[in-house]
Amino acid sequence: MPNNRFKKSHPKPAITKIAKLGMDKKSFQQDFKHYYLHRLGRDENCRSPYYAYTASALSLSDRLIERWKSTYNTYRKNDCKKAYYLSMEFLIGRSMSNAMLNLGVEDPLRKALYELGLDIEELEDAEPDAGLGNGGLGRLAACFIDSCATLELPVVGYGLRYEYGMFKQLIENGYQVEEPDHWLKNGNVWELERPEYTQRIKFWGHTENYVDEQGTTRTRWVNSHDILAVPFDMPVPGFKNGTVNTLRLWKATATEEFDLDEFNAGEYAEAVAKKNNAENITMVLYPNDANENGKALRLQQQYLLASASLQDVIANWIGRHGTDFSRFAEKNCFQLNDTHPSISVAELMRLLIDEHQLEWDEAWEITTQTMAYTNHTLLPEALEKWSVGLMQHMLPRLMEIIFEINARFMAQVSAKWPGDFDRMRRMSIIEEGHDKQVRMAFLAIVGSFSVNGVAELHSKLLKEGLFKDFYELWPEKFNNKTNGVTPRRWLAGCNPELAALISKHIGDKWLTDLSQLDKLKSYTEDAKFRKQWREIKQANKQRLAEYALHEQGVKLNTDALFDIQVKRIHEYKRQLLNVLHVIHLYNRIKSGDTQNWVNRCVLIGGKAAPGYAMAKKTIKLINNVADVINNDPEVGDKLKLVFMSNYRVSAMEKICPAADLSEQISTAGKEASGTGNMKFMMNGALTIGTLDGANIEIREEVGDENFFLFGLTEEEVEALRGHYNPQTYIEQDEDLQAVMQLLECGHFNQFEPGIFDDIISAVKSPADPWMTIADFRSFVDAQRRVEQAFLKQEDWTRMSILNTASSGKFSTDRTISEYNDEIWKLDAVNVSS
Ligand code: 26Q
Repeated sequence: MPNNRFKKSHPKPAITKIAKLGMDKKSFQQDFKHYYLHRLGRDENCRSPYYAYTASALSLSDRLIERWKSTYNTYRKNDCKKAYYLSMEFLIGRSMSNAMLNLGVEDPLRKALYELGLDIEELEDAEPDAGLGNGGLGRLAACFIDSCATLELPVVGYGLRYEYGMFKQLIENGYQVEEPDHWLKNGNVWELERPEYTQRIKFWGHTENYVDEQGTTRTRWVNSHDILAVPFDMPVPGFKNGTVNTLRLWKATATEEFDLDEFNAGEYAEAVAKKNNAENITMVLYPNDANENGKALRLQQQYLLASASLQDVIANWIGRHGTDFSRFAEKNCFQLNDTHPSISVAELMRLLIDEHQLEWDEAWEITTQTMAYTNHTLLPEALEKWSVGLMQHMLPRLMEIIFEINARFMAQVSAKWPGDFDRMRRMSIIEEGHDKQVRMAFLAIVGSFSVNGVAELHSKLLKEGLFKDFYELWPEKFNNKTNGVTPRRWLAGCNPELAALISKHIGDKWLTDLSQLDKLKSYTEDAKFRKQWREIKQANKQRLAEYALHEQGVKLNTDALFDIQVKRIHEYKRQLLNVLHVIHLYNRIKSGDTQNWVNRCVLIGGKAAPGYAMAKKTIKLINNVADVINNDPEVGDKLKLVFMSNYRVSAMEKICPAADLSEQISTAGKEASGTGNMKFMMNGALTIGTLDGANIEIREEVGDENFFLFGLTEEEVEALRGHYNPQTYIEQDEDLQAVMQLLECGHFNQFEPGIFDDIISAVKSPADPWMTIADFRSFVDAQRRVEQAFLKQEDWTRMSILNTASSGKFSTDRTISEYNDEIWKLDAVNVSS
């Protein structure tokens, strides 16, 4: 294992500054040929777009690395405060087109390839998605690091380099089938292995006390089985500013001496097997976007991320400042992406106390001044808990530290509310009971100086509900940071024609100041502009139709309303409500109720967690309903339903520019924020939605008249709980009766009797937490308003323009500026090239 970090004896290569690589067409052509011929060993006879993609990517990567070095050296010189975004997920998607855009070399590279007879779009499609995340939380992390680099903030992303990303979704007989996603099988052009920064991670073993040279009693963690964490760095370019930040992803490997012990004993095969065991830790992303409780491997992943990242930061600190930690908190801040890395609170304490001999109080001061926690869910069942037994066994020293943190915290609670034992029980980091549990969210809150939600409503509900006790104790910790999306990928990159039209009229400052889009509002009354706007949407719909034909084999009529819901499949997101509406439309067609009919293509896409039976059954229902509708000649172009399989980042880049209507229909109070809603809005889709998550803020920005609102409010949902009776809604609504009747008679599962019984009884149950039936009428009425609006194409276009024009707030540049102003407090550092 090369470990040259502290080796000062080796000579440095005598490399003097050389001119940066050219950014022109000719330089790209030269480099492309070099890589294609000499590195990849291909020639004019090779037809695979994959190698052409790789050669282009290597050429781009060279340019990124130059700027990466300058950025690194500039930060070093400045000794600036840094923030670290700790996340188990970074849903990057593809990197090539983003690198081109941010380096500002789209034109020369496109031309260079064109002259070689290559179509850049085909090469882009050859790049595999880096699917290192489940959904919103992982994609948010990717948008965040893009914005940090664009805002010139010294922020490092820390994550895991999963060998297998999010599974590939196939549909067989209407059912989801998961296939492993070995995204690294052909290598990853964008990563740089840095074995010199390898960290050692302890597991298992036990603790013991000893007396150190100063006579102080200390604790050490012994007999541990250690694993190595090797960093692979990915460049994160800012938008045309010379900054390239770092995303550092850890890969688990076996320690060498670990292998050798066995080897010397003649157990070669066992030694190699152990290596495999170690590498299992970062083998696969957990494909659940809610808590899958108790899996030891998941806890190992979390601890590896926390420990490796913190040790990395501390090694850097010691390299510059020695072992004086008094200014550590002034210069470092850790943002925890949900509770997944929250073991960091205890791990930082361990490192400071056991490894660097700080006193408890000093260490606690540092920890609670550097940690900040973001919550992404209100669903109580999604809150992470780990069994005390498992933690004691796997991370014995951490469990001791958590007990100590909790004991001191309980003393604080008891001092503020003497005798309030119920409150102590509620607030304890340790949940008492038969199988004691560590409540990770509480550990995160106690150990952090900032706790935030991801949309106004969500942050309010955290304070009033889930974290009420903590809000009463520490109101100053709580704040809101409404999510966003990066406008580089989600407007400029995925919708180049619209971006060009916008820039032609209001200039291109919007790329780094999205509030500029406001200037588009004056163009709503410009008929020529509206026509161009409409033509671009039409072309995007055409492209999506081709994609749908190619991927799903369904022909879409591009004059129809494109009504789209893409996101993870979850009961609270209510894909079922969407299906009930589609069945209602089908009933209208079959009963001849088609006056003022608006043709509609309903597209639904998303993955279900492999263990989530109800979500998987929902996919089957969508596919079965689609089968009946799409093959009924009486329905024809009036209605299509398509399940878009294998929804992922690169699919959304084709989908969101083509949407007319964005479905954001979660039960009010359940979707923390949503970010797909923002991507659709930015690309000129109108939203049909509930008062949930960021929908509320979207509606505020665009105005009530440009948003199709429906459904119960969060308060109404809570007030109804306990006496909700779906049957009364069904009895009072003929349309709903007809829909339920069709479902219940097995019309969509004629040869598969009973398969939807569980879905039917779930929505008809008074205990249905998602209250799908309660919102049916209001949803259908809102969809009627959508149709009436879509019939007036000029007005619809006005509303579409207004949606894009009002989306300025939903840039992650704004979100990150708020994180920085209120939490991180970093100075921007310009990397002059
Ligand atoms: C936890 C433990 C074990 C296994 C898996 C998990 C796990 C993994 C991923 C739990 C949750 C997630 C992801 C949650 C998520 O994506 N939440 C979404 O975050 C978005 C960004 O803030 C919000 O916009 C969405 O509203 C929220 O649902």
